[in-house]
Formats: sequence, structure tokens, C-alpha cells
Amino acid sequence: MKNYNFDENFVWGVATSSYQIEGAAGDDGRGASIWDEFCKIPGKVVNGENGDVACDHYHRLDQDLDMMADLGIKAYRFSIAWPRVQPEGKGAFNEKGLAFYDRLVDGLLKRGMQPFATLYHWDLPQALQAAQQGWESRDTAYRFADYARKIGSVLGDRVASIATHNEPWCTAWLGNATGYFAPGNEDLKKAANVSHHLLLSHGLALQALRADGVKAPLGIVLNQSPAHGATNSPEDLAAASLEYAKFVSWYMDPIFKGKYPAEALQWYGDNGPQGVIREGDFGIIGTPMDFLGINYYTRIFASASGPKRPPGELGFTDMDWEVYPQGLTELLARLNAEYTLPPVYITENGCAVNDSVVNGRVHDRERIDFYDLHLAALADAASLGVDVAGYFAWSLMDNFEWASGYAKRFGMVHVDYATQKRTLKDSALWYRDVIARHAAQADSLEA
Ligand code: IFM
Repeated sequence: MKNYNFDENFVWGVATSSYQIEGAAGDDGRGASIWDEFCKIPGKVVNGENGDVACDHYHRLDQDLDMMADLGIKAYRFSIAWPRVQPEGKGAFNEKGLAFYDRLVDGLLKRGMQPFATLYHWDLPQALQAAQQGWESRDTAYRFADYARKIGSVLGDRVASIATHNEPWCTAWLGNATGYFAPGNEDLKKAANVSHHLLLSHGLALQALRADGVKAPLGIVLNQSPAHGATNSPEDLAAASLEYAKFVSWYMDPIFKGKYPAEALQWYGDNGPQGVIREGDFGIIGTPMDFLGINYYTRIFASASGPKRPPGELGFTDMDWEVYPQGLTELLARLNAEYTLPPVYITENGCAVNDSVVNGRVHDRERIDFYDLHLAALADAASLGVDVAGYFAWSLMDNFEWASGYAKRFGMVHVDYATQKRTLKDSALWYRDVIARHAAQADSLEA
């Protein structure tokens, strides 16, 4: 096993999200989310599946926390379901919903794990969608700041960090341009407007939390990839450059440079967000952050005639995503050169493997190799001067993989959905050893 070169404070974690694991969709006053509605639309989710039960984590909280503690996990990244704590997305809060996250945070701390909270991992209260088209409305950004403020007042003294959004590109683009995710719009202009309101809500939430004196480090989680041309032709390289601008710079530039990237703005043309940008917005969006979370899975492989299948020298995951660990080093080095970055966490990294339990074991060698290669790539980025603060494997356990339903398994713990039995995969045991070894190394450094 490799010893990756991270400093002694490096955070070793795992990540999940509310809709993907909690279940208990109708319990204790939880309101409906846009994903509850989206899953009802025929053809949107493989096998018509949904998150009604998922991993039943809501009812198995203590058991799952014990399992994490047994694995030696140091930090847990989870998301809060907005409709569970504020069913209508505005107005009254739901004490029973808040109590669940209170128990979660206390349960982590009691077991020696740091809570990393995310406020929005795609489960918008359906009431906001119905009343004001969700993120198409500027008002939703202000409702989000109210919700953030409430979470800050309840959990802000105990969490290790608060991220506003998880992967706003997915919310904006997959949810509104391609219709692949909730709410299922296929309208470029809506996607552009939504992306602006998401960024605005991020800044407003940071400001609200700071105004209330929340001390936890604050940031955002963005999914990012380097983009390569399928060939070195000027046309393919231009296509790669544009894809990078639409995917990465579209979120980084407003936050760190106070503007949208010209290349992507030009591509959007009349469908861009210009109509919803108000004076002062970029000042809000650029509110300084304490950390940046990056989710990394693969690279973009672009050509002038559309996306191309990459060579996949290290293979493809069960999502058919190319395994491309060196892209993580490249991405981080580029970001570090282009922006003044706060400390960076890899807030998600992992792969779907078509694995199953055989005689009580799950031999997911591919997943171990995937993590191993990406941790090495991350260590390379650290050695190039990127301030890398931690790594969160996606995911703790198999869960509801959105439009792909339950067939795609990203967990280091196998979940049998019929019985809710958890089985540690080989990758979980491997990760336990990685964490233990690096913790031991850190202890000897401290001594
Ligand atoms: O499962 C998702 C997660 O919700 C967000 N990032 C990517 C993961 C794998 O697709």
C-alpha cells in the first residue's frame, strides 16, 4: 500500500447526500422535493426507482455511524434535505427534521468524526418549484439564505464546515438544459438563469452565515474536470476550451474573478444570464470563502463534432466514465495557477463498480485501484503546491444514483436494498487501513 504524501492534518472522509440515502420520504413532516416529483415521471429514472426508502439511513442512523467509526473514518460529508427541515421552502421550520441532523452531528462528534455539512444537494422543496419555478426565480436565492441562516443557528457551532451547494452545474445544466435531472427542463436560457441564481444564493448564504457569527469554515462544492481535445486540431482544441469554460470557469470565474468567462458567455449568446444579473451580484457571489470543495470523476474529451469516446487506457467505470487519475493533478495545478485558491478539499471521488456479495465478501479490486490512483494523483498536486486539505470518498455506501437508479453502485459498503443489510467491501477494509496508516504517520510526525 502506498504512503501518500499529505500533511498530518489531512482530513480522511467519506461522502453521501440526503436524497440518495435517507429514505423516510414521508416521515416526521418532511415536505416533498423536486426529486420526489421527478422520479414519478415515466422514463426519467431507470426502472422507475426513487428515494422513498433508499438506504433507510434516517431510521438506521446509529448503526451507520457505528459502521463509519469502526472503519476509522475521520470526517463525514453529508447534506441536509431542505424540505425535511423547512417543508415549504419558506416559513415554518420542522423541528423533527432539524432534530435528525442534530442527532447526526452529535453522533459524529461523539464517535470522533468531523461533520462536513452541505446545504443543497439537489433536493429543492417542491413547494418552491410549484410556486415560483424554483431556481428560475431570484426569490429562491433569498429563501435559500434564510434556510442557511437557520441551519447555521442550529448546527453552526458544531460542524467542521458548511458548503452551500453541491455541483451547481448539475442543478443548472442537467436539471434545466438537458432535462436529465430534476426538475427536467430542456431550456438553455433557464439553465443560464438558474446558474446565476444558484451562485447568487451561495453568496447570500455565506453573508447570512457570517453576519450571524457562524465560525465554521464556509465554501462551495464544484464538480470539475480538465478538458482535452480528441485530437490536436485547432477545432478540437477550441471545443475543449469551450467545454472547460462552460463547465469549470462558469462557476470559478464569478466566485474568484467577479465575471462570467467571455468564451462561454459568447456561446450562450441571447440565452445567457444577462437578463437576471443585477448590479452588485458579483460582489455577493465573490464573498470570500474558507475552502473550495472539488468533486472529480473523469476528464472531458471534446471534439468539434461533439463529445468523443476517450481512449480509456486505464479502463472505464460502470458509469462508462473513463478512469483518468492524472486529470486530477492537471486540474488542480491549473486552478492553482489561475486563481487565488483557499484550501481545497476533494469532496467527492469514486467509481461505480458492478459488484455483488459472494460468500459474504465483495471483491471490488477496481474500486481500490481507482482510489489508490486518485490519491496518488492528489499527492502529486499537493507536491506541486496546491493546498490540499482532505479527501472524501464517494461514497460511504451504495445509494440512489439519480437517473441511474440503484443499479450503479458507488459505495465502499454494499447495500442489499431488500434487507438493508450492509456488507463492507474490500475497498472499505482497504480505506480503513489507509486511514489508520496515515493517522499513525501523523502521530509520529507530531511526536
Ligand atoms: O452520486 C453523485 C453525487 O450525488 C454527486 N456527484 C457525483 C456522484 C456520482 O454520480
